[in-house]
Amino acid sequence: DLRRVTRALISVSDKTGLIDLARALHGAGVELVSTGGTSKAIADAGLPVLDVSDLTGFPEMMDGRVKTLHPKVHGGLLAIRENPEHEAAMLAHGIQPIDLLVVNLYPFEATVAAGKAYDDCVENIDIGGPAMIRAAAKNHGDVAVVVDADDYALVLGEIAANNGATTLATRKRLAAKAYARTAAYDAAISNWFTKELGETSPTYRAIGGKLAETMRYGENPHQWAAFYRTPENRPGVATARQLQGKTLSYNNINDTDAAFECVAEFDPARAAAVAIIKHANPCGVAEGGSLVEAYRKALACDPVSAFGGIVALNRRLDAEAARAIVEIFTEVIIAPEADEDAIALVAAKKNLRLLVTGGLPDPRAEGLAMRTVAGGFLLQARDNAVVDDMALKVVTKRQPTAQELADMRFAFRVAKHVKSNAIVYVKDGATVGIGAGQMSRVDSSRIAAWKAAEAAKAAGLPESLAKGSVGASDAFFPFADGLLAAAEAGATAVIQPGGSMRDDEVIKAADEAGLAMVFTGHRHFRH
Ligand code: 93A
Repeated sequence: DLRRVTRALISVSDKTGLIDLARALHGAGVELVSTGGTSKAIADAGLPVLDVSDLTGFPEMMDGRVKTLHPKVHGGLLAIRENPEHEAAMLAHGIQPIDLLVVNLYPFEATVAAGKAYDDCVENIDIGGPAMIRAAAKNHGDVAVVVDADDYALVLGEIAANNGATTLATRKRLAAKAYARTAAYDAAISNWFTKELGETSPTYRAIGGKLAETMRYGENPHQWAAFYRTPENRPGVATARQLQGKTLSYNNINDTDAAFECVAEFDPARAAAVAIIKHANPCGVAEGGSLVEAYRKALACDPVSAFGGIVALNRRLDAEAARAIVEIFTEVIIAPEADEDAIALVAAKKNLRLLVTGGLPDPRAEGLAMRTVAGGFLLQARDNAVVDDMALKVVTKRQPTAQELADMRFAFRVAKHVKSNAIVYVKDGATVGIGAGQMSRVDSSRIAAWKAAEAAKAAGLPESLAKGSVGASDAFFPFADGLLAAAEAGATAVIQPGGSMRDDEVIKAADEAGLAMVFTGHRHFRH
């Protein structure tokens, strides 16, 4: 699978490294063919080069729009070398093979970025370049294609090491890179057009998304927004059927997703579960023998915040639960399915959206999580770790009771869905205090405790709901103070990843306070 490089076609807008490349190729006995500007630069350096118009017999014309679009070029790139028919065609038409193609495209992206006029941008859409790149990449069995000056050294090194030839492995890698380049180039052109038209950007097509709908606005009214579906097709918000209510806003979709992903952590075969979400954070999560019981327990955690919230259920919505949910103002209900009489009850609230998904998203499923940063984006695997799969380690003198252990698992499950720093207090299968999104872990502990005390007041109970609860922390306690705050709030056991430099201090503090503590070995940061 070695292919000798006899002839190279070089056509580059960015001439960085060009002369060194041309000189090295010439030194290796490679014949050079080039387009106008490139050819002139090579000739000016005193190297022999054949002008592409001498090869085609046509001058470059129409402002350079037509220079390499010719069978002598494309035949030379596409002909399969050991195919007798292709060989005969080459002979008949005087086509000579091109073994190496070096192209970088008209600087369309840079022209747009520089804010150039419309016609200028259009003129910088390269046609012949991508055509050659795609042809050479298709014929990677025989032809090497270079689209990036960073790869000049690689190709020269390979030619030097293989007596003037390239290897198939390298040609394949170069072909993959070539198509990535032409795809990105066309995406940039398409994005520019849609922007010119004043429409929303299809950038997300780059990760396989399909436009589902454009929205009135994004997180705030001055931000445009659109909703895309990916081929991933997990049951959830993106694939849900909306049975009734106003159209979903950007924030609704974001929050509803957080709610449904959270409730999906709770196996519907074991218990009914409900998650109530505000601003993408849970303000109450509970399990119960029925959905209505779970809903009432979840609501009791923070009834003030639950106003205008999103309610997610892990089982088919029934009439009893629907009746309880519509008692207070709710934005969205999402469930795997819904009973007819439940649908009828919800219908009384015209604006309330009801979504059914046909199933629950698998919390263990692999997937991508993406976020933008200035000038780029971050991509990571979604957090598909589940506490049931973790090897829990009791690190205190006191062993947790079975009830504590069950609540600890529950709390850690919820903590995964709370913005960091996350502290979650749980009692009897229900959250009783949630501290989210603080810059200091001890502040999250205090807020969770304060919420638990407030909820008790609202319910007319004498003691904080956190009394006799268990606490979960999404990441390790760096100091004993966060743990002590949990003990003060009334927690009797704590679950956390462990792994702090001061674990010993934290364990000692837990022992002194008579707490049971469990390490998960897994962190659930969520930002
Ligand atoms: O206008 S084009 O789309 N028509 C062509 O036939 C063609 N062939 C090569 N642009 C074309 N090219 C591009 O010219 C190459 O992709 C490269 O970016 C540029 C090199 O031109 P020059 O050698 O004149 O600087």
